[in-house]
Amino acid sequence: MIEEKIITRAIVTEYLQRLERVVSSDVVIAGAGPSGLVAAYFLARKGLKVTLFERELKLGGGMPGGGMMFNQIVVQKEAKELLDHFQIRSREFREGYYLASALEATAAITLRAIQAGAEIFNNITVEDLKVIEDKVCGVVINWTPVERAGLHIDPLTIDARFVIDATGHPAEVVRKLESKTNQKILKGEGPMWAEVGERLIVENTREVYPNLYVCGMAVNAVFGGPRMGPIFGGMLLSGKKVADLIITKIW
Ligand code: 48F
Repeated sequence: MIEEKIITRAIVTEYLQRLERVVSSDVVIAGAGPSGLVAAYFLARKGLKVTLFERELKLGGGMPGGGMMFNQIVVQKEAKELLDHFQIRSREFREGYYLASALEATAAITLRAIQAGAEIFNNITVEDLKVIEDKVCGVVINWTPVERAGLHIDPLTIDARFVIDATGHPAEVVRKLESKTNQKILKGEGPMWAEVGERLIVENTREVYPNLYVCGMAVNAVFGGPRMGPIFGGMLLSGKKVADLIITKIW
């Protein structure tokens, strides 16, 4: 016999317990694109309490779409080691250009992040930050359907020692901070130039305001670096770098 009420109880109880556990997190990440997922994995692997909120139903951000929906990604040699680390199969297409399945890459990194202990909540949007005495100390969240329907429903707050903006091109979290604190932080991303974009994204991955870090495409949006299209090595390396920076700061 299968009882629907038991299924409902199981789902509701477990979800609420998970949400309750993350109310005070070590690190909150906004956005489950490649950079946010990689950061989540490396931070969770260190034993930190990592919570990732993703606005959409699906995870992976721009990665599953590959280039113009051709669901392949290209990764340069500097990041090949990360493909191997996540057990993503790849082949060298031309010297230094590694080709992988966008779906395999998305699935593999997502799986490893979850299995490392990162708590991922999809369908939840980070709509604001908690800032006390000029330090970020948490995020303000709401259900994405509430945001989309424009319902007047107050959000909830999650405390965090560190917050990572991994929201991609819009750099939404930094943008929100800018609007609330009246400071100019965002330069806006430049036109396509893959080589420079890939380099700058890693170089500029850092803390941009006390306890607020950026990784992935949000980095180039903040620092005025160019976009780079469907080459993903910089995203993976940036996710790893932001995790390393936070780990170094904590220990
Ligand atoms: O855009 P996205 O994939 O970010 P990324 O990790 O990677 C960029 C590449 O996909 C691609 C590229 C490669 O060369 O340029 O664009 O920097 O993923 C960002 C994720 O953040 C979610 C969004 O739905 C997406 O899945 N997101 C955006 N704003 C919010 C958010 C928000 N306010 N709260 C929660 N999630």
